[in-house]
Amino acid sequence: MTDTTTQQATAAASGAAATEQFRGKQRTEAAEVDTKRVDTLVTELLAATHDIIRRHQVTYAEYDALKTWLIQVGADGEWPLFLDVWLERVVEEVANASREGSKGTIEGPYYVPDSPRLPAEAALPMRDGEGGTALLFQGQVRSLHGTPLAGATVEMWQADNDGLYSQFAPGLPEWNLRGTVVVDDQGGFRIHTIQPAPYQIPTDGSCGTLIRAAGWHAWRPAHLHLKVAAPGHQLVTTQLYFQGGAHVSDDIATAVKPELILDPTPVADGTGREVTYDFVLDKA
Ligand code: MBD
Ligand code: FE
Repeated sequence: MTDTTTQQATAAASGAAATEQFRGKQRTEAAEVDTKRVDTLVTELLAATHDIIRRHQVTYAEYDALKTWLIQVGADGEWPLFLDVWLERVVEEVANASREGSKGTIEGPYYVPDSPRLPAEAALPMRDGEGGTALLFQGQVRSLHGTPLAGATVEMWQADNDGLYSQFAPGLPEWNLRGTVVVDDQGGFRIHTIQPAPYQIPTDGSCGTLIRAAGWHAWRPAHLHLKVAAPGHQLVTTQLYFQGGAHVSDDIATAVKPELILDPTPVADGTGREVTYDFVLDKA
């Protein structure tokens, strides 16, 4: 590796970081293998694929193109990206179907736990002169009954104005635009950050190859990632988007929901924009 400040952000580098991050994470307790369940799910997945091959008369050339591509996804470390862009939203839909409080959406491949803890009013860690319009993101965390949740944390992560996530692209400070805000005794928070730009997933790896081959685009709308937690309540993993922004209605990851669209207003002193968004957490 050469000087990190001059390295290019590549699909393979961010893929390797995302793979390493996923291996270190336990979203849920590791379940014992349920043979019956594996049998059912894999048999049905294969049967659906067999059906597609028959209906579309898939050729050996296409079969070999698929094999080549699947091998390359692994070599690029792009399984986390591929799965989170094209499958995770349905897993999230099933997991949170009965939730009454704030809507969640996909986590994506670029979460890193244990970001710096910050007080209820704080700026996310950022560089001097960090690019992008200043954004004040404020609100309150409450229970379904409207009780302020004083013990809550609002964890945020986001891309910078160039669409780069710290720890997944070279040259950024370790915790740039990542933080865990501890709310005040009224469940309130005021987070100073920048409004992110629309985000293009890496196109120089196998996900890019697929996107070009299928004639798709590679864009996600500008978004803030959040995890909001409070003792005795269900963790909400979500994202927030911006009204009128590019790709809000054609997100490559299909992760936008109407409840998740912010419409910030200009701050009176002309220093940026602000928006209020409250979180409501279901009981655990
Ligand atoms: C992202 O930033 C993201 O949020 C998702 C879901 C997939 C790829 C990149
Ligand atoms: Fe993202």
